Amino acid sequence: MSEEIVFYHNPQSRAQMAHWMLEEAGAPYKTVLIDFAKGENRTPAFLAINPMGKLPTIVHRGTVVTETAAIIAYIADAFPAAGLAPPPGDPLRGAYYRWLFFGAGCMEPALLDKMMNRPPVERKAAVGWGSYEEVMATLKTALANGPYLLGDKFSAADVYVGSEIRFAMMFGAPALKGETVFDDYVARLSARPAAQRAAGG
Ligand SMILES: N[C@@H](CCC(=O)N[C@@H](CS)C(=O)NCC(=O)O)C(=O)O
Repeated sequence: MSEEIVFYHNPQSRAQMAHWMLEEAGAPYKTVLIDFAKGENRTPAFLAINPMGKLPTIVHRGTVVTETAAIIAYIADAFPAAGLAPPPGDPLRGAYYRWLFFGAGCMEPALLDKMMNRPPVERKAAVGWGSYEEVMATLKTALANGPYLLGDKFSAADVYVGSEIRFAMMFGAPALKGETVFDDYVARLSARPAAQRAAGG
C-alpha cells in the first residue's frame, strides 16, 4: 500500500495548517488542489471522500482523515521519526492532547464567535469554550513559560494552535497582536523552515 498521502488542498483555507504539518513531518504527499469557486469540493467524487465537502482532507493507506486537528495528530503518529508528538506513556502526552483538543473544541469556536460578531453566549457555564476572553487568557498562561505549548518541546499541538493564533491575528482578533507572548510565539513558529515552505502554497 502506498505510503504517499493524498492531500486535498486549497491554500486559502484551513488546509494550510495540514500543509505545514506535512512539511514538518517530512511526509511523502501528493497535492490535489480543490477550487472552491468551481465547486470542486461539492462534486460527487469529492463528497464520496468527505461528505462535509470540506478541506483539509487526506487519504493515507486507504483511510480518509478529515478535521484539521485530527489530520495533524494523525500525521504526527504516522511519521514518528519527526518527533512531533510525545509517544503514549510519555507524561507530556496529556498536555499534548489537552492543547490539540483545546484548539479544536475551545479556541476555534471562540474565535469564530468573535470574527462573526456573535452576541455573547447567555449560558456561559453550558458552553464548552466559555468565552473568547477566557480562551485567550488560558493560552497566554500556557505559553508564558514557553517557548512552546509543551515547554521546550515543539510539537504538532503548536502547528495547530499556533496556526489558529496566527490566523486570528491576521483577522485582527482582539487580545492577541501586541501581546508579547503571542507575538513572540507566532514569530518563532513562522520562522520554521517547514512553515515557510508551506506558506509558499
Ligand atoms: N471542522 C473542519 C472545518 C473545515 C472547514 O470548514 N474548511 C473550510 C475551509 S477553511 C471549507 O472547506 N469550506 C468549504 C465548504 O464548506 O464549502 C476542520 O477543522 O478541518
